[in-house]
Amino acid sequence: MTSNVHVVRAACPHDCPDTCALHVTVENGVAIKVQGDPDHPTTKGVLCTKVSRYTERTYHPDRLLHPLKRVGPKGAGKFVQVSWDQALDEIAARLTEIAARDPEAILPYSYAGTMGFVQGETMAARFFNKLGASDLDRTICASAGAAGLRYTYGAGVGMHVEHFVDSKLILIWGSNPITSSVHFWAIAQEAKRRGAKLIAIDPYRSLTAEKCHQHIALLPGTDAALALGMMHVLIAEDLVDHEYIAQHTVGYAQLKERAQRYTPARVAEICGISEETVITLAREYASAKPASIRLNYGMQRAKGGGQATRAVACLPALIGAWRDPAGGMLMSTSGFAPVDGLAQTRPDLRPVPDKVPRLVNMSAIGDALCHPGDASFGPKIEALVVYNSNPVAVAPESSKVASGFGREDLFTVVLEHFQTDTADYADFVLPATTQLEHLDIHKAYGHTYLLANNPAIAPLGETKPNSEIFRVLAQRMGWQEPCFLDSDDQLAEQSIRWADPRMAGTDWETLKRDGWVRYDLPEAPFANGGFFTPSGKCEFYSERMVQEGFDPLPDWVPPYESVASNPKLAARYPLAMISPPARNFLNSSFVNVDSLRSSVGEPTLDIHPADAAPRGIADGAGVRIFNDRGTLNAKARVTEKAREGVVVGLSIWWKKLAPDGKNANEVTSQQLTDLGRAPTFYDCLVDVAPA
Ligand SMILES: Nc1nc2c(c(=O)[nH]1)N[C@H]1C(S)=C(S)[C@@H](COP(=O)(O)OP(=O)(O)OC[C@H]3O[C@@H](n4cnc5c(=O)[nH]c(N)nc54)[C@H](O)[C@@H]3O)O[C@H]1N2
Ligand SMILES: Nc1nc2c(c(=O)[nH]1)N[C@H]1C(S)=C(S)[C@@H](COP(=O)(O)OP(=O)(O)OC[C@H]3O[C@@H](n4cnc5c(=O)[nH]c(N)nc54)[C@H](O)[C@@H]3O)O[C@H]1N2
Ligand code: SF4
Ligand SMILES: [Mo]
Repeated sequence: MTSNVHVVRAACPHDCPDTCALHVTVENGVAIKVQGDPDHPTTKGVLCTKVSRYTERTYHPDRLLHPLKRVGPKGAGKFVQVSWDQALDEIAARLTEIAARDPEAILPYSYAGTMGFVQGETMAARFFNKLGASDLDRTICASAGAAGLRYTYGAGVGMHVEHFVDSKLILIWGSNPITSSVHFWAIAQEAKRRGAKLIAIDPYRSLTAEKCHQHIALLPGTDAALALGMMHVLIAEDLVDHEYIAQHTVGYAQLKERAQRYTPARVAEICGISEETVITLAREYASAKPASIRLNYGMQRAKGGGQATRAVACLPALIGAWRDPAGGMLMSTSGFAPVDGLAQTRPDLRPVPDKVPRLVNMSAIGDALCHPGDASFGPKIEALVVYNSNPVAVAPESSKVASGFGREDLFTVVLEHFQTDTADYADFVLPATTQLEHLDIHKAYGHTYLLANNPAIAPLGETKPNSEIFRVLAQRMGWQEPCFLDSDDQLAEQSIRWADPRMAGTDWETLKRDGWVRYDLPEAPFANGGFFTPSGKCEFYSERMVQEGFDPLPDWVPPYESVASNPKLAARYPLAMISPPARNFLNSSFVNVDSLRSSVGEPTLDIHPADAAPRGIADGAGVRIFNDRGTLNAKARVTEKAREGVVVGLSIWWKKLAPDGKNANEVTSQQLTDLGRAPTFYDCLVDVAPA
């Protein structure tokens, strides 16, 4: 028999800035290889370890292939197989009954398990809009930084990532790209070979910080102070670009006044670094031309995360770095995509069109699920439909999340690939397709391309795409609107305003054929201003922030929990814990892929020798990490990679695959950031003791 081999153009669905273009090799209907597209300018034929193993994930023996109904107690993971008809009928009946009392008692819970629009918020959003359900405030990752950027640049916009190769100085700030964005790291390496200096700004000597020329190990949650200290020096030593400031920024005089408060001596004390470090950093930043900043989300997971992003975002405008394509800053590029949000989500379907639905913050889902309901909160949450997310593992203050999910009177439906910690609490688990089995369209947040994902293989077992699950559920609900019959192809096409000049005449058919397209944008997007703010300038001072009741200037907002800002708490819990991503996991995805989990080993905690010794903790010993919110165990790694006073537990483990059934979110809090209502995962005091 001759084998039938062909290659399908696809896109990596994961929540990762790189959004790689994929080539999937299919032989006789079976996906046998997933590779990077060699022609895609940022993928360059290379994938990370996780996604090179994507077929292992798709064909994993534990894939959910049939609808399941719970038979045991919530959380026990006991289910029986049922037919799609039974599952859909029972789900539709229960949602109809709750909606008849109050549709806002129903809540979707989703995030970026896939970043695709079709399997994300298109058909699903239409479903919940038509129902009149509560809306989810999707804050769990990036909303603090997004708010900071929105007030400063007007949107999530920044440098084209390719141009970092020509930078002379790259500040890798709150980011560990060897783990979380390997394609950016490849570009930074090339810049290094061409003579660039790389500086990591990170409390932890991460894999990336280890490989940079310099590592500035500041205390968590102090980045805004460092940025304002740099401004202080830039202004005092007149290292700023007066012409760029005059033409393309707003509020320099006020910013100057604010920065005066941040003397290098004060900043050194706040950040736990030397005065010399602050001064030298500012001088080098002003003299290296072009200088760039790769800012990422690690530095916005503390109380002041929104303002910290804003403070850092002001730096490139102060020195006119935006004049050069290889100067400026990149935190997110997702605002460049000409997305048609209204066409995707159809808020016009809501039963009361002008009524804004009750908004529930996903980052405080524990408290929300435990709330009895009242006039200010709205109705008690009675039903939850989870897709593209694993909240029982990833949401903060896990004990509250688990007790919320454990409520016997809560009706929970989970669309999943695997029986996750969250799926264990479901009344119905519905088997979803993976990226190889469905169609999608993807924008990215770390580069400036739009990508298509063509399905490579037929759905395994009885799995269905999320879009199809909501489509058939809409039919069970008896809804007649034609938009509930739109195909995945139509959903993809409706997602983009193709006539936008940034699309340069590309259409959906062309994109499907070619796999990807670069937005038509200037190479140095803000060389001549043109920011997306109301003034069209980089707003050091934001009038919108005044109107919304915020401090209009960037400032350092101290953490909720740190030795300096909360000495009373620190007397009991003196160590700051951060829990950034582990290299071979993607949030909690891939933890159940055996080869990847065994490469990570077991949950670990990096602790400095000076913190370990007085506690009697030896390298390799079991430790207990605890605070008032909870406790978990890990294996200590006594190392100077963790700075004194800071402990690091790489994340995010599936709770049930950790020896003690717990993960770092036992100790994290549900407090929210200054801007964007985001979680404060890295604003968390703990103590550690031998287990
Ligand atoms: N392999 C892998 N890749 C991923 C993910 C994953 O789980 N695994 N997750 C994806 C997702 S959802 C996201 S949002 C991105 C995240 O991508 P990044 O935001 O780049 O996250 P990390 O790579 O963890 O880098 C965060 C770094 O910030 C540091 N940090 C912690 N607190 C502070 C602070 O207060 N200030 C400063 N300056 N640094 C701090 C941490 O020590 C860590 O090294 O990565 C994506 N890519
Ligand atoms: N302690 C601590 N907690 C954190 C973080 C941290 O750094 N430290 N990081 C936070 C961040 S940045 C983020 S973004 C969140 C991430 O949290 P989540 O968005 O919940 O991400 P994952 O844990 O990867 O879970 C995604 C789930 O979606 C499923 N999935 C993927 N594709 C599909 C699909 O097509 N259909 C369906 N139905 N399901 C699908 C996957 O199987 C997986 O179980 O976690 C946050 N939590
Ligand atoms: S997870 Fe990131 S680096 Fe890995 S293949 Fe996907 S987009 Fe590329
Ligand atoms: Mo994230």
